[in-house]
Amino acid sequence: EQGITRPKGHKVSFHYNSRVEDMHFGKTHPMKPWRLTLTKHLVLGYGLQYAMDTYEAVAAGKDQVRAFHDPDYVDFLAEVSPETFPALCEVEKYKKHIANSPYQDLVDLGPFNLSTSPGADCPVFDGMSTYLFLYTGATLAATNQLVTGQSDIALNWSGGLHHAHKSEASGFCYINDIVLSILDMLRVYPRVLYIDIDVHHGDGVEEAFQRQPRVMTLSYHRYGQYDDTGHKFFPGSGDLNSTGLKGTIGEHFALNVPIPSGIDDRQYTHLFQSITGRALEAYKPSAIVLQCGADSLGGDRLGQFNLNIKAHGECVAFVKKARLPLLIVGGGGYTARNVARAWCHETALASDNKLPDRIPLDIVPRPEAFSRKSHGNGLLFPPFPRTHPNDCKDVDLELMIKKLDY
Ligand code: ZLS
Ligand code: CA
Ligand code: ZN
Repeated sequence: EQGITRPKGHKVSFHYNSRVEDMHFGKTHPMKPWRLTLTKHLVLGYGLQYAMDTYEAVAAGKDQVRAFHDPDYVDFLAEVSPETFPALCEVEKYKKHIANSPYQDLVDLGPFNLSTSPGADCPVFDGMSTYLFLYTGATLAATNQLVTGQSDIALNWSGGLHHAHKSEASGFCYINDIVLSILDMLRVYPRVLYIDIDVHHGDGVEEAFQRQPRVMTLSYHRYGQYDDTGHKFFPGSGDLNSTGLKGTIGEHFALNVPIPSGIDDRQYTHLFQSITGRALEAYKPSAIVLQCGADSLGGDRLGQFNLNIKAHGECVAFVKKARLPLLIVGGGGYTARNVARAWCHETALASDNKLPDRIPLDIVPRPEAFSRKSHGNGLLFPPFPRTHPNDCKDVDLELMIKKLDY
């Protein structure tokens, strides 16, 4: 083994604060911040910290978050906890923000689509404020490294919360750190390309920039009916024909790749490289933001794709080849041991390192987190057993590539 080395032609920075690890969305909630603990253990276990500059993130300021979000929403997020929630709900200025949500009969919703009910996508939990402003602070610090030319690639695995709206939480996302980052980038870069490989549609980012030709958004996601209950796969938007707000100069600057369940490595890699390659060529971005949601991996608790870690990582490698300032953020990912494997592997890719395909289990404090239930004990790249039938035969992937090439 040759060991970890610093990349030759570029600089990588890693932004993180371990305080995000202690957070719990609730017992049954699929979002588990301790997947970030596992990721950190693998990254440090392999010694990847020696290949990058590592920065401890500080919390974002309220003023920074107001660059996109509604000031009332920001005040609410800064003060909310399970204890303060009932009283805050009675405050006059927040009352006008009770969302008209289709799910209000399912859970008891407060303002901004927030709730203390355990059945909510966006619960109010202990330490929530700390968590939100920290993951946002890490993304903004990473962005600052890029726009000041101090890093070529900047990573924040705790960020990537692409569903948050201006004055509404949605799909486990409260502050849209990606939108805030892109707003900072637009002060320096003429055009930013946003690429989203989370299994869910990056609706919050697309919506924020739907009138903005200086930002092109490109999301790959599961789309359509997902079971016989008649429900659509969350959030239900992002079909092939949504390309930005019609009648504005932002039209044609959103791209969506709606994908049926069960897509495999070969099909996904072909889609990703054809469409992303063409977008790079046609749009000529000055910088790229890549959201690497790991719920597009096979065996994910919420996702329905069949990607292996290698194919997921190839997306990162492909985007890196453009040699543009690159922000890499996390996102979804609900089978924690696989999230950690993928993001550690992608940290290695960003810093031009190659990891052995077997996890030497003595590098992590809790080896059982990886060996137990982990197809083939300790493998960094386990081939995931197919859990969803491949429905991609029902759509013409080539036609999709052609339609998006305008
Ligand atoms: O992209 O599908 C939905 C919405 C509902 C079903 C769930 N109930 C609670 C609300 C109404 C239609 N929500 C999705 C959100 C997925 C967000 C993905 C985020 C990201 O990966 C970026 C970070 C959803 N899918 C699964 C659940 N919610 C879900 C599953 C299990 C539970 C436990 C906690 C809460 C209620 C029981 C919950 C949500
Ligand atoms: Ca996506
Ligand atoms: Zn997701």
